[in-house]
Amino acid sequence: MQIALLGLAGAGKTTVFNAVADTPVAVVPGALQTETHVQVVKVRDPRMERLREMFDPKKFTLAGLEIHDPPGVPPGDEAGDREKRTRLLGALREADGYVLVLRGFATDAYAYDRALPDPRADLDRLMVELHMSDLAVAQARAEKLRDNVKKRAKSAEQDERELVVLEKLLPPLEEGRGAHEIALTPDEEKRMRGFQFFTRKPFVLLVNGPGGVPEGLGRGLPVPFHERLALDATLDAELRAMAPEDRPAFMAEFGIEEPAADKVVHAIYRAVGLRSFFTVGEDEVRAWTIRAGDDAVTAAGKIHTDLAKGFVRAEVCHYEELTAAGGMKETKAKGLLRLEPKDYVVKDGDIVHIRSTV
Ligand SMILES: Nc1nc2c(ncn2[C@@H]2O[C@H](COP(=O)(O)OP(=O)(O)OP(=O)(O)O)[C@@H](O)[C@H]2O)c(=O)[nH]1
Ligand SMILES: [Mg+2]
Repeated sequence: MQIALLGLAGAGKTTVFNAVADTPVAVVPGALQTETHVQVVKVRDPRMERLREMFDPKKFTLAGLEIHDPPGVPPGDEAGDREKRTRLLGALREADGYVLVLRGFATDAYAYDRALPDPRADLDRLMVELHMSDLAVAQARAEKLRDNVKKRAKSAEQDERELVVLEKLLPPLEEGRGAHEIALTPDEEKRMRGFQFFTRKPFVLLVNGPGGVPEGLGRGLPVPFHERLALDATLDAELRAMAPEDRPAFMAEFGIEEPAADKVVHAIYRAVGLRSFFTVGEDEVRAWTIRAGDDAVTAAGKIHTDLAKGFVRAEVCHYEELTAAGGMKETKAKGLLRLEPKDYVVKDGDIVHIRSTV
């Protein structure tokens, strides 16, 4: 699962990245970042701690989210910036979801920008870029397809089918709205997947600074923000520098409900519709990430492609059942271990063992 941070230069993306990453990278004020940082962030889950106690496994592996921290979207209108923007957005399209970071703190470290924060203006700017980028992709492809159909190219039949779907998405895009407004069938969805439209992807809105999320920010835009949150990086850095036993008092004083890392990871989970399932045993207790609605064979494929190929049945019980029963043996004895077929929809918190011919 790939999640990319996205924001204007100097918005505080790397600061947010450091809040969730295990190994912080250097933040150089005023120096524009040129390369992309990538780290797999562990998804902490109290249920996993309980499973660790229960199985005392040789190996213990939390689920991971791959977070990308790219350079900022260059703000200028000159050709150099425009070209960089196109390249950057092109590379970022592949991500499964985004955290859009807005500057909510004052700084004069960036010469091209105002010192005071204006998250609304920055958000509008980014929306224009993402929307224009989708529109350009859709229009260019539609033009090519129309041409192919007219010329009766070899691929004309396929192209026509693709064009029908694309033409459903074009009107909202042409009117300055998002491609997400149009509901597609699973088959149509598949045809559109290759375009990786930003305005059909899940987004988290994050305001980085002390002021919180301004009222109404992120509503009625081409990108639907499923989650909106504020993060005060300065407070969070202080919290992390503290001895663990001093943290609860500090968190209570400043009304921090959960550490920034968990807050961001959980918001991503909710926005993208992610779920965790677990595999357990004495050798390894491990958490895996799937999407809401994924079936047992998809879950098997996360563990190993062979398990998906040779899939016979999934042995499933729920975390709550396992912990209530007190162990795997007890769960089995109570008849709570079910045998599920390929199309069983895996639930968050399912304990899964795949039976496979391979
Ligand atoms: N006061 C204050 N400063 C912050 C906060 N977050 C980040 N900064 C500072 O803002 C500057 C830019 O932060 P970065 O995290 O590097 O921003 P960025 O978006 O990664 O920048 P680029 O990658 O170059 O686009 C640094 O000097 C940070 O220390 C914050 O919440 N409050
Ligand atoms: Mg950065």
